[in-house]
Amino acid sequence: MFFRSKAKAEAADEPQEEQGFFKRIVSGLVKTRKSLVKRVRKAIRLKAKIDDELLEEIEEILIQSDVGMETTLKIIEDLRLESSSADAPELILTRLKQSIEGILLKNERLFEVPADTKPFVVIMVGVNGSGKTTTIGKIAQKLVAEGKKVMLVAGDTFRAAAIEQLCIWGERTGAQVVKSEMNADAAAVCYRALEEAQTNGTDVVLIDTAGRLHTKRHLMDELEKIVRVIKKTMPDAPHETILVLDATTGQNALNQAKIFGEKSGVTGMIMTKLDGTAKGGVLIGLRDRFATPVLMIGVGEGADDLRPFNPHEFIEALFSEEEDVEEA
Ligand SMILES: Nc1nc2c(ncn2[C@@H]2O[C@H](COP(=O)(O)OP(=O)(O)O)[C@@H](O)[C@H]2O)c(=O)[nH]1
Ligand SMILES: [Mg+2]
Repeated sequence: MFFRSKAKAEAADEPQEEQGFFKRIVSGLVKTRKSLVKRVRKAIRLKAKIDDELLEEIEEILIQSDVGMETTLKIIEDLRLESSSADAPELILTRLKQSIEGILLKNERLFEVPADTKPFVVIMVGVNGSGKTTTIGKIAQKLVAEGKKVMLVAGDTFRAAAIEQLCIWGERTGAQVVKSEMNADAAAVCYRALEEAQTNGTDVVLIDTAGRLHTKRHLMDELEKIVRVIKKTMPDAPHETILVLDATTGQNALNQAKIFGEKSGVTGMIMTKLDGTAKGGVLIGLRDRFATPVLMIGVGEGADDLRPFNPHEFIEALFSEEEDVEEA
């Protein structure tokens, strides 16, 4: 089923496809694993016992992996409370894993399109370059493959390239694209799109939006206007407002989550580009500090590299002992 995944990709009788996806996450997290878990392993190897020095080293590693100060201190406190100097240093790794898992396992929810809501309206928000348009394309590809009728709405009317990019995804996936001229009113495009979607049997509407800096009031006003206009045609829409965050921006992603979350009624988050960065620890900080669920993660450029966020899978991949091939 779309965007459902197994709790753990471990059993030998697991379908091959699932194992393949797990491997993708393992390889997608190579840089973060190296900056976080491998360094902790190394620190432990040099120690005879668990002491303040080891905890301080782990603290530094977590901060450098972009987990964030607040969450790091919480984890270190966890480790301190549970450990005594009589414990073997290896135990700290198991406890670190448990502590992080405790943070990740909350408010879990998958992205699902309910059969009784038609059209199901999804709006993507986030700063420029975070991966909104690409993520829409990847989602569209999967939904179309499932036999759903999908409409893409070019609500980013500020850049011709953005409209063009969405059209390419439309051609690639067979999804309908509703667009207008550059600089046209984004809310008007959305209104027109929704009216059509309600009459032409569309199952899912994916709305792309502009992402100029979130500090600019104008962007938030525009998003609010889009939502207002959507509600005029479909009072219960949008059904999902998804904030797309780029993992490579590290702590900045936390700021964006705060600002967008406050202003635009975000119901779920997607973290992209986990493959390109050693800053994947930011996902741990994000789960710790915000109640909004992470619905999916992006671990590469391909459509299959957008995966449902499964905390167990994530943690197993992060702590995997897979010999990593050195990446450039
Ligand atoms: N490596 C990697 N690149 C990604 C991922 N998601 C998006 N990108 C790339 O990030 C860039 C910006 O994406 P785009 O969708 O245009 O961002 P937008 O401005 O928010 O719409 C593009 O080059 C995408 O291919 C991901 O999960 N991994
Ligand atoms: Mg875009």
